[in-house]
Amino acid sequence: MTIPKDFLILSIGILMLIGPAVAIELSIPAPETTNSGGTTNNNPPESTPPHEETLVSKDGYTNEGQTTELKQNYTASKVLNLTATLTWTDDYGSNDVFSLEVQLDGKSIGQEQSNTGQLKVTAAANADEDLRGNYTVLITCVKAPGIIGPIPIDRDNGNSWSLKFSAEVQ
Ligand SMILES: [Ca+2]
Ligand SMILES: [Ca+2]
Repeated sequence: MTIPKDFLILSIGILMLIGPAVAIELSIPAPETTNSGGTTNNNPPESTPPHEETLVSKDGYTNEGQTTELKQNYTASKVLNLTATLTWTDDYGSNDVFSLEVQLDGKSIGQEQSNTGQLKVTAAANADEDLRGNYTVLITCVKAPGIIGPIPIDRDNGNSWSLKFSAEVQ
């Protein structure tokens, strides 16, 4: 039996095309598996490694005494934890006080308040929990003090901010 020459050339050509792809595939390191407390890792081998998804990235302004509500949902895959970070630089007088709250399906899962210019709210799922669902992020400008002194000058009506809300999903 003779193999046609054209077939041989075609086969070599295909191998040359596939070769580099196979090499790249082989060079990808195996995903890290984390075991807590020496227990067996029960994750099925086909599960995707955890990765971060940005749910909301937004700049805004909230008036003193007001709350800005941001809604977002995520249902594509399992949510392991959530992180909301609010940052602001006060525009006038004493530092403004902000409050940041994250709700899942209408229930609060974390709230923090500060005048430092940064707030972080995190929530982590327990072993059998899944934090996917409908989220509401509440940004409240609790107090926007102006210049405090013998004669207070209050020309501060609120403040601008930046919010990043992300999820670690699997
Ligand atoms: Ca202020
Ligand atoms: Ca302000």
